[in-house]
Amino acid sequence: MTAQDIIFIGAPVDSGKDRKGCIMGPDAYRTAGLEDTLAGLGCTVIDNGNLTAEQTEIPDHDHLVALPQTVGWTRTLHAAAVEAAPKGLPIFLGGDHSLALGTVTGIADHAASVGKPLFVLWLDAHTDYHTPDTTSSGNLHGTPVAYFTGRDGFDAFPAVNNPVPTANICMMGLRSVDPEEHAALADTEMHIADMRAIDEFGIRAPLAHFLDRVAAADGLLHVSLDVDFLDPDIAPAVGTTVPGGATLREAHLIMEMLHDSGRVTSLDLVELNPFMDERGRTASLMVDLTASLMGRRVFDRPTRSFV
Ligand SMILES: [Mn+2]
Repeated sequence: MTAQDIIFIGAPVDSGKDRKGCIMGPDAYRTAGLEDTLAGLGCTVIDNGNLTAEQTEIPDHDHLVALPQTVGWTRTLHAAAVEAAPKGLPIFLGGDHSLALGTVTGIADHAASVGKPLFVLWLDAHTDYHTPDTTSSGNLHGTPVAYFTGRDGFDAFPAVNNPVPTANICMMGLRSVDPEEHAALADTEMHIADMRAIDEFGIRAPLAHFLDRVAAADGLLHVSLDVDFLDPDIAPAVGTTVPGGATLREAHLIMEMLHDSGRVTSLDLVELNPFMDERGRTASLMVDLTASLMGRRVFDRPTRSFV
């Protein structure tokens, strides 16, 4: 195992949807022992604490939920990503998925500054490919992929300096895609492994194919892990549960393959809502998956009391 310098950036973003609770996410990861777990694997961990969103002059929007707050978070997290990326492997402790508006665009600017292409692995039940114009709910946590790939409709947000090419994105775990997103995705080169593809071919083949492309391009790889990627039976603490998600073994296999690739340079942990958790089991599972990403083998992990 290669030791890593890891930087925790607490991003208690709760503005991306109506249901509240993700504000408690960063502290739930701390309570579940994320720092000690990674330190035990030989990583050096610096915890930058929780950020607060920049205040903005933007007025409230009739349809979009908490637009000013989410724009503020985007500015704050973009800056935090740009600052942290040269120093180590940032782990953004979310927070709902709207935080990726800032984290991925910040990491993309960092990648451009070091002259490398950025790839993104999106582990999620949803594509989050709505624009502010197509979202019927007005929940901006459903928009980050549209934003960082450079789609139109984000006039209230900072301009995207380095859009991530859709050919550099792999989505795994999809099982709830709205018609507008489906139509828009058809025009892209996005790598998509929905749950049917995973049922037919398994997790390994599509991920190995994508990781080969990252390696061939000598790219940086940002991983965005949404709790709802996982099956609700093992990860109940999320406001957007969809049945039929990834199993424990599938999720660990992904993380172990990512570790073996040596390519991951930044990570989002998003949509954990501790208010909906059962004795911290979802937070603990997310800690375990992060440990697998950093080199722990699943059969080495200690038996846990809640299993
Ligand atoms: Mn998501």
